[in-house]
Amino acid sequence: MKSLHQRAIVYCVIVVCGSGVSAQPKGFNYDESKVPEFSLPDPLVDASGNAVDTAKAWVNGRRQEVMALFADHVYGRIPETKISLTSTLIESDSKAVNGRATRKQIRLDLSRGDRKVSLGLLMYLPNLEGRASAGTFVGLNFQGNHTIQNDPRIAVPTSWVRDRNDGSVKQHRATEAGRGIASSRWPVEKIVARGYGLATVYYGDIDPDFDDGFKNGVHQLFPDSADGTPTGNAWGSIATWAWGLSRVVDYLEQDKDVDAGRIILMGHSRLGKTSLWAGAHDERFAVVISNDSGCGGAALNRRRFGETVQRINTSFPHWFCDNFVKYNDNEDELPVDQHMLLSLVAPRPVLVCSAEDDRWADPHGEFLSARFADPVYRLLGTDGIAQTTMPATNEPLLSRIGYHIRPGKHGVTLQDWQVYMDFSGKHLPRPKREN
Ligand code: GTR
Repeated sequence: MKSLHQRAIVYCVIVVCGSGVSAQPKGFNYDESKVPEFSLPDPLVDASGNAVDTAKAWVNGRRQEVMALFADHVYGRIPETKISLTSTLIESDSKAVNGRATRKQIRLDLSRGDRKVSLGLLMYLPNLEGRASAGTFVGLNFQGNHTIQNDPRIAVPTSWVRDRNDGSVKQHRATEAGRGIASSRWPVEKIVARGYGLATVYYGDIDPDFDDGFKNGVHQLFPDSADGTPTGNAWGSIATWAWGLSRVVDYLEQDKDVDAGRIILMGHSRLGKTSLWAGAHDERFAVVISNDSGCGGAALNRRRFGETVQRINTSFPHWFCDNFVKYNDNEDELPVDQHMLLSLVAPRPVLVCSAEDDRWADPHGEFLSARFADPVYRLLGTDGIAQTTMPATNEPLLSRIGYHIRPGKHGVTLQDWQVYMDFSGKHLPRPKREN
């Protein structure tokens, strides 16, 4: 480990991980033997070439430097302007989930001057009867709060939704037909049975997921940075969704039914990329979980395995800042790689989850990020990752940097949730109240 503090990491792997290849666009590399040799920037060497060898030097110096590098070259800067937040309880039912939970729907009004944007927050909090909450999962959903459970009382979003051909969206508006269509990804009953709560918001309420020149969603609150031509390090959608997650925490801190010291952030795919950047920014997330986050998330860019920087910037030009385009087919020039993003979560627990057939997201590259974040965790006096080789499928590493790979494809399963809950249960501080 010591040598990692002193020199750039040179790493070339010839490992075959996983076998099935499905839903993998053609023309990209899925062959470990073709991963180029590369040299990773060392999180523990600062911009002047000095070793960062004390916790203080990381916390007070290098960490800010790395935050700024990700903001300026990858995700864009999140505005620091304060906005005001008010909450209105729209609906609640203390007998939800067969009496095991209280469902609450809350409108969060974010305003600045005479501009206002509203987010719909859906919560399930276990009816604990004197027991302490195990923690509250916070996660954005892809298609609307009404899709996570088939329940006519859940509000359907009114904001823009990506069109689908199953009747659940018409002309970019969600319909009743979408109720419960994403429920397999949100096993509410199992979550509350283990004493956890859940808080979710439709990500399109924060920023609709299409390239409109940064004018809609919460960008309306920042007309100064939304002139239609974001350049350089102006925030992209991932940073915007991350900002929205912090506003949800602003609310949760005021909700007496939530233990704000036990908030667990979970995100899948583009929202897994988002959870890592949000978790880096906001230390109120006590545990940070990325599921199948791939390129721009946990996977190392320099491996160019599966999705590449060029491809993601071409398919989703609004996700990152404009400066990220400079690294299209030019990954070695990036001043960071994604192991440094995981390092920014330190010393808090971080869990990276992959799926064997999700080779587009490069499971092995996701594991390597976790592995190379380890020196920062150790510098901060915690255990990092329990092993330096990729664990076998279905054998989760629940060390402070956790990693899990399951069989199957890109998605969120009950098995994934069980690992999230095992990991959170192991690492969260003891609850405030015990029976
Ligand atoms: C894919 C994209 C991935 C991932 C995924 C998702 O098309 O290439 O990076 O983010 O979308 O978010 O569903």
